[in-house]
Amino acid sequence: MSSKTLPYSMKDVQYDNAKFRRRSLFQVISHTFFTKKVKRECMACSTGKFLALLMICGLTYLMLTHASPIHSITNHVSSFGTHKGNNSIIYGGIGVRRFWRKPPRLPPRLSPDESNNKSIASEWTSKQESVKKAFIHAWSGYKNHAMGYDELMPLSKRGVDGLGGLGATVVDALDTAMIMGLDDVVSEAGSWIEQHLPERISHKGQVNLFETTIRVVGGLLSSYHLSNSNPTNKGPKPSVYLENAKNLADRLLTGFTSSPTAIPFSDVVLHERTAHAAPDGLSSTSEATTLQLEYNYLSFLTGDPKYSAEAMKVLEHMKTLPKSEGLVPIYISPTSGEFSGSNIRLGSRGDSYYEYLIKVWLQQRQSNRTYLHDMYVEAVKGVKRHLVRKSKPNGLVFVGELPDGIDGGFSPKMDHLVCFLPGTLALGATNGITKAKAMEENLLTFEDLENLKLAEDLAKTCFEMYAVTSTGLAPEIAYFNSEGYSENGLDGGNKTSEYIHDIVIKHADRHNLLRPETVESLFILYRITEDSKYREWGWSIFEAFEKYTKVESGGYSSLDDVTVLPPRRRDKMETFFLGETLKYLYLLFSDSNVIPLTEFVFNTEAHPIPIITKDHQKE
Ligand code: DMJ
Repeated sequence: MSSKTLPYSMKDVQYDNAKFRRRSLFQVISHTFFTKKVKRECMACSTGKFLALLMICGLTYLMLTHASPIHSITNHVSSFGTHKGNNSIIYGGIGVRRFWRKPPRLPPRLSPDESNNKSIASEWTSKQESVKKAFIHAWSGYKNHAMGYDELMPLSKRGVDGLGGLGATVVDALDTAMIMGLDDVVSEAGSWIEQHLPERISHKGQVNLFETTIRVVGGLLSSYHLSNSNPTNKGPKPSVYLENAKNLADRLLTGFTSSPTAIPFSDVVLHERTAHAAPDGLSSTSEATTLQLEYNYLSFLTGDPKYSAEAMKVLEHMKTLPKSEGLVPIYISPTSGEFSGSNIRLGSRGDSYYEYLIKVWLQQRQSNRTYLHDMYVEAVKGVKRHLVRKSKPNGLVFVGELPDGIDGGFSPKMDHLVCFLPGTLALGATNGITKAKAMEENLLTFEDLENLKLAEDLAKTCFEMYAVTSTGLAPEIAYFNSEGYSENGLDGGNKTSEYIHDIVIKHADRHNLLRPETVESLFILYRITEDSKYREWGWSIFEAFEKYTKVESGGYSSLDDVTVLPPRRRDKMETFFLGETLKYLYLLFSDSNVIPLTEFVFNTEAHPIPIITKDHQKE
């Protein structure tokens, strides 16, 4: 697809990437010399021609007799690498072979200043400690007032079972505690799982297949992996987590096996081992298509292919359905296997369909499931062509909706949930390696670069959705003043924001549920671009959570309205605040070798699942 469909010029993309591209000395000279203006003026007279010839001869002589700094660096690096002693790199002169060879593309180098670097590192380490303290505060509120319930009601200081009663917060929070090295929490949560979860799994009633898979099965699997690879693990034997994941999955599998099509029923009754459709008979497209990372990994660990087989049938079926340039309606029927309605959006009920296309492909790369990558590429093209627009007056790039399909009208509505997209686009562009490395190894296509640029623009928009409010916290939904749409007097309250007239926040959409999507994308974009502005943005979001959502007696609370001060609180701490939001913030401030993006994919609930490679031994 051409960049014409994007609301900004490809010049931006090329400019951005030219900054990372190292040119050879030869390219620099020839480019300068043949710049139109110089060429016109010099070549117009014979003295000019003579001087030009003289300059070329002089510079060629210099190149043949002096090593460039790039070659010196390469030589130095190679003495620590596998190419040690490469004779073609010679001090004081270079061979003709090397003269023609392109020097490697290296990221921009900062002048070495170790003490400065150290103080920057310790600044982020101390911010990371603050996130860890926030997690401890959230956990202690839950432990003291709601242990064993799904969620904490921090104002009422009690628990509530909103997710079927499997102690969802315990399981969702556990791998975050492992990553943070919080042994006490690991041991408390681990013991609860060992003592109570088996009984809950066999006796509890109705649960939602998607929510239970991403939070509970996903949490158990990543806890299994992390504890299994930690010799000082403080919880129960790692096998406890795997056994619980398997027992739960055996019951959840009914959701797939009792459906007449490849699309699973959304609700499962655990103690009966039965399943049924939601009251309206439909499943959310995102829910049916966001189960595969978990069941693929479970099949890998148990050696039983049934979990993966059922879950992958869904995506294989999705491949066969007619789509609108890769975009899909948000409802699907488990009875007919067909889409229902034509509402297209990347917010609720649509979001993680797009996320799992690329993540399942990454997880299963060795098995060559190229159809998933193809579906992802086509969907991103569809997003760029039909959903991406720019706001007025200040040009924020946003993703809107098509309530009546691609032939219907455009709505400039963007759920906070859509803020997963910048991270997913960045991951899809480089497959988890840094942009600098991908550029150096010439791995990025024009489209990857375009997607990366879009990811950065959208991440800015998601951040501005926070910065535009009085609390510094984003609403659940924002609208954007844009071509054909304008609304006044519904701003976020922060009069100093440059985007106060671009972003419209309707009264019904002003709540904040402590959601993770923006900090998730900031984390992935920081890992990939290494641009510290993403850490700074993450820090200001964290500070706003601290200021307005922290509850003295323990825990954090969702808010009713982010545009007023002080904001009213909602009395609910969602499990994903511990499972996702605080985990992504912690990882945003950590070294890139902690849960590297090249070795793990995060499920949609932020549980890291190892990428299965050919030489992966069964754990
Ligand atoms: C989480 O449960 C998951 O991230 C899901 O994909 C979307 N909604 C919530 C968090 O906002």
